[in-house]
Amino acid sequence: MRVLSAIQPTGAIHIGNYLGAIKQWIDLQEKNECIFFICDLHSITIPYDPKEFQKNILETAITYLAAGVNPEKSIFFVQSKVKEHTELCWLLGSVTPVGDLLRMTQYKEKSKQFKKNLDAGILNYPILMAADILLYKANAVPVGEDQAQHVELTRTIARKFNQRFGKTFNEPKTILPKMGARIMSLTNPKKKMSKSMGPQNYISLFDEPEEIEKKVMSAITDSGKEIKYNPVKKPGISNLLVIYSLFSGKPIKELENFFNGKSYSFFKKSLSELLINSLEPFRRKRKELLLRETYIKETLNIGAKRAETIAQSTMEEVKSKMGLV
Ligand code: AQP
Repeated sequence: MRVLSAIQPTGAIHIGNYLGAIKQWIDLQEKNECIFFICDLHSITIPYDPKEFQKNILETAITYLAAGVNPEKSIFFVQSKVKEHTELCWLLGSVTPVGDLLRMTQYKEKSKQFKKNLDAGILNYPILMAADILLYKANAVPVGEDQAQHVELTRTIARKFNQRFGKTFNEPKTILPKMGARIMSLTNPKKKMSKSMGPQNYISLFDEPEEIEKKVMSAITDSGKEIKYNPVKKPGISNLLVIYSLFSGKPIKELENFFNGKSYSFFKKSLSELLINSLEPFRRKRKELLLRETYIKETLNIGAKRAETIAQSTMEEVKSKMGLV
């Protein structure tokens, strides 16, 4: 199976990104051909600081490596270094219904969030994502729930292309984790944990112990005292239980029994200790990698060359089918 996934260099990678996406990548790379990249071209669709951009890309690369992406097993690179992504994006635009783009939940949310500078990039975001996936003819895309709709649209685009120009692309499947596909914000458990909602709403993989404790202890919880999983009535506690379960490997039922009759603050203290310990190896590896900038840049260059070979072959086929050569 060829597996493909990516993350934007828009800020600190949080435990939502980790549990929803990266954790699956690490398992998948053992038995599959994996392609992981930093989608810098997607992240310029919302306001960003060009002066900080390369630093953010390097930080994201460090996150991938610290979390366990193995560049000897997986192809690992920066999206803009392989120009075929944008080239295919333009070509796929001619088989993408505008109505489908306007229906995307992410577009609707981001167009509200950035209504003062709403550019076509936010609307076209899913076409570039379809190009990312189809360029490598990936079979499976491990993502969090928020991106599943975009993979669905990729299948539509692949189908429409095949109908019009002849069988070229397969339809990739979405791989969602059984639990953790949608980790919620610490400050508003009805919204997903998100980089762009600011550092108080998430725990970064690299947060220091004091920050983790402060954020967990002040996470929004619900009325009542019971530590019970009920996402509708108790979204705050339920979200914390999911995080606890995924980092400890203990089923939610076992946690409910263990914390039965204990206070929210006892539970939160225990969760912050668990997170401090679980995230310690990431903090340590990051510190080591910060001293190896040249190695990281070389690794990304090698990855881009490997990706380019596949991308160029697909583009030749696509252009030929479309009558462009
Ligand atoms: N809260 C989440 N729970 C589970 N999975 C999540 N993902 C994102 N948030 C959660 C998954 O992480 C991967 C990388 O995401 P991205 O960098 O492409 O950006 P995103 O989905 O837009 O994530 P953010 O944190 O919300 O970033 P901003 O605020 O910059 O838009 C994807 O597989 C995603 O599903």
